[in-house]
Amino acid sequence: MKPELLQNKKVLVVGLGVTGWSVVRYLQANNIPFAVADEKAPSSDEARALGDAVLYAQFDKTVFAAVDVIVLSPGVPRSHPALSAAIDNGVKVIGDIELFASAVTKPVIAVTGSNGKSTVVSWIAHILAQTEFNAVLCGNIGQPALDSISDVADVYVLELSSYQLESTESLAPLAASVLNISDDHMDRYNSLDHYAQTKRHIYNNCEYAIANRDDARTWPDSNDVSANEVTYFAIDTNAENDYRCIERDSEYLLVKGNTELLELSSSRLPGRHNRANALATVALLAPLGIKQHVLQSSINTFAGLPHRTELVAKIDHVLWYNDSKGTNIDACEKAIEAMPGPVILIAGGLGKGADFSALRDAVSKYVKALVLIGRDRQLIADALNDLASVRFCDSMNDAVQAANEIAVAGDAVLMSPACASFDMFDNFEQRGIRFCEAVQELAA
Ligand code: UMA
Repeated sequence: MKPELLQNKKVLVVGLGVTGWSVVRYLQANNIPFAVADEKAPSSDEARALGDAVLYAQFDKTVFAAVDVIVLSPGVPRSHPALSAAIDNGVKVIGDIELFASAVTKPVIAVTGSNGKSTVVSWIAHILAQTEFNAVLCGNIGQPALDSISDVADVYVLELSSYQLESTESLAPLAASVLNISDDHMDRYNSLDHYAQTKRHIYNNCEYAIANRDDARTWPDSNDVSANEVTYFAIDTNAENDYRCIERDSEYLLVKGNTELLELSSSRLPGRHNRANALATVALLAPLGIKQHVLQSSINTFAGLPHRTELVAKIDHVLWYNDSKGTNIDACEKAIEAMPGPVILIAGGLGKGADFSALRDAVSKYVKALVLIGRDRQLIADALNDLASVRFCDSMNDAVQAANEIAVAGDAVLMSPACASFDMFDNFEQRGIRFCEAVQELAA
């Protein structure tokens, strides 16, 4: 939808968070009148920034049904009764990415998936920073896409959530990928298939679809792709002409079919999941034709993102990893499997009703000791205490001290809680920072 198509239309911006404000700035810059609805009261500065726009403090069916176009924030479900009423009344409901799609004139590399999407878009941006391409990283990673639309860019690297994809129709990426699908956001979708189908909207109108051969829910089908070409990456499956990873001399080689592409060092971003991320990164970059030597010189210098299997210290031949973003069982399991030596696992927090016995296989194979914190530590112990020794601790500092007492040369101490952090910390970032501080004290 071109901004001019919003002209002479009644436009309502729903949600005034990070996305909503980027939409407001965009509409103001394009002289498009609008109203706003948010259930949270704005600050006086925010009210001033809205100018003469009408602000509705409630999601009112009558108000919503009386406009022509709603620009919806991703965190507001389309199933909200006021939205349903509007949709039934013929109101067009779009998101910020639809406006971005209508305005963008440069190629877009678009990435979604349950895990790894921030890592992949950041890895792509890191590599492009070593090339002649001026890349702009935006979207669900925290920098709203519309705020980047007037940046000087040769290519946009766009992280997309399923929420954003629900309200996006005409984005036409040069390359697009659904990296993987696992249980997430099930409060918003009827089923895992429904969630996956929403994510696969990313393939609509794309030129090159990049799918995960090992995860059938990421595969484009005739309903959701008009891609010229579908390419696969794979860790488990050995299929012809896919992007794959071969182990050689304790390091890894990225190949496409029988062609050797790059050497990948796994020391900074360990684990199979990061090798899959590397393959997706290289496959998504292929349409830009980046020179081989530039790819090779930059792929291994990406340090990864904080709080994701992040190597933070090596003390007396013990490696210390911060995986505070490991807030669910799937992420914790992948992090355990990625460790280079026997694991002392610091875990616990708010378990969100998860069944911790799902960790039994990984714990029995790789974990020698569990150091448990947080509200649901007893639940974790009950599920796993026959497989590894258990210590309970009351703070992150105590947990790090306890892990240090247990660890011997060659071990890896991994803080990957498999839980939310809110019982002890403001968020997962604060939990990770506390862990790093406690580890640094050991090193001092
Ligand atoms: N609001 C209401 N009523 C509601 C729900 C929300 O009034 O029923 C209002 C809130 O008062 C608030 C605003 O809506 O003012 C919040 O909007 P939002 O939840 O859409 O969040 P934003 O601040 O716009 O941030 C969003 C993404 N958040 C979500 O999708 C939940 C951010 O992703 C993203 O970085 C940002 O847009 C820019 O693109 C975060 C996220 O957690 C990182 N994403 C989820 C994920 O990755 O799993 C999807």
